[in-house]
Amino acid sequence: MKLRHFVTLLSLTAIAIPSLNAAEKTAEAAPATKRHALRGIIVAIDTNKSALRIKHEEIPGVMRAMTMQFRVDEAALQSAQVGAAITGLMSRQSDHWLLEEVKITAAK
Ligand SMILES: [Cu+2]
Repeated sequence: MKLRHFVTLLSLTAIAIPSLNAAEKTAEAAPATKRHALRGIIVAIDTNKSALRIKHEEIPGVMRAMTMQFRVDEAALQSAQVGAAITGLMSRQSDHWLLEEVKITAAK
């Protein structure tokens, strides 16, 4: 009886270890895009590029305070006003920076 339990335990371990490794490899192959909370002021609106130029605060460990351009969705573009304070979630895309969940925290 004891030996049988031991054999069962061994076979469960043998199944569990390879599946853990597979999960780790999948995570490495397709890392989720990291999004960072951002706070800033809209300094320009570029409708043609669906982008906002934003003077943002430092994002500790990620980026110093600076003014830079972010691609945004249509709703954010339409509600944007130069001078408005905003928050959003920024992420690096293949060839641009994206700002999602843009919220105006203080209108111009
Ligand atoms: Cu920046």
